[in-house]
Amino acid sequence: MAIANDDDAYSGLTKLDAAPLWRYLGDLFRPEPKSVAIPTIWHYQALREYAMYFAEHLPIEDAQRRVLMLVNPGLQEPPATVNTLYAGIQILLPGEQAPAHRHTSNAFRFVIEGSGVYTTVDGERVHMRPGDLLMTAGMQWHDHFHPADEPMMWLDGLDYPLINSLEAGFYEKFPDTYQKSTAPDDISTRQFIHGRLNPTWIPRTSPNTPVGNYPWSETERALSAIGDDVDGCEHDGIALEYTNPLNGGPVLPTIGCRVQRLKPGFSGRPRRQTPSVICHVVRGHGTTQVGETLLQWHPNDVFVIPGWSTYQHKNAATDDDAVLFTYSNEPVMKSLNLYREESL
Ligand code: GTQ
Repeated sequence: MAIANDDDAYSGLTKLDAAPLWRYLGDLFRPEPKSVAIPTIWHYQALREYAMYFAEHLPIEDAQRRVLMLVNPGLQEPPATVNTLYAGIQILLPGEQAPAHRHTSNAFRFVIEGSGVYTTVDGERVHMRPGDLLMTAGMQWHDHFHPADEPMMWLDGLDYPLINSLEAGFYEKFPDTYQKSTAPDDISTRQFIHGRLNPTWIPRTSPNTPVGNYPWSETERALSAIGDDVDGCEHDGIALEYTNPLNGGPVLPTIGCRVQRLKPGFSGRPRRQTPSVICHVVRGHGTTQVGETLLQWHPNDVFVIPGWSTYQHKNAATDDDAVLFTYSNEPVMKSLNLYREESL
């Protein structure tokens, strides 16, 4: 059968599951990245009311994990917060237990309010206090138990958007509902607490940090030891990276975590970078200009800086610190030789 004209040629090609590259070239090979994620902020005070509502009306047994997902308006199906990362607000009530499971997605928790919960990670109970960063690397069994007496809320960070797009997602339920304690409580936190004295008996073969919890008390101590006499990074202020003590690298191969102190009156120099960043406000008030959008943030809010968007952080107060906890896909960008940044 002869091809009579262009219309025939284009429609015939489609039927053969083929396409003319010249019609796609400009979209597939752009001069620079254009994130589909939209600069967005989620205000904690508004979300908290819904977390409390579902805590009252939805039994944990029905939910497994009672989590409000922070869904970027540009990334609704499947839902994600930025291109490769997700953020959720999880709430657990006194007496509740979230059943044990594991998955190839890497996860961490950053505690917002309440205390007393422990998460059991591969048989070790790891206790959670506000500001603590707790790690659950891919394929570690984890369940959460709340024996204390006030609701507890934390931020979950996961890389499932990346893992699923790589078609590497596996998930399993634990044989029992919950894990038993099979290791000394908090040992993976205690044995690394100095930061530079490493236990010699821990194997160095994992790409994940061996630290279970980076406690807020230590984070605070690090920030106050640095004090006021350095300026830090001109874009991100006194920005400290949570590291794997065994190799100095990021905590997870797919997620890098930081804490950033913006000194009173801080106004960062604008820049853009290929990694996408999710920011959680630990304390203080300020603004972040992301592209054309001005985001005004308050304690416990979450906002995003999509990759290659120009951003500028400002601490609105002249007499108080602002502190952000941030996580990004910088380790992925760096390991694939895709990291770029530009100061503006
Ligand atoms: O706490 O195990 O927000 O497995 C998403 C998936 C939390 C968790 C999330 C999870 C968890």
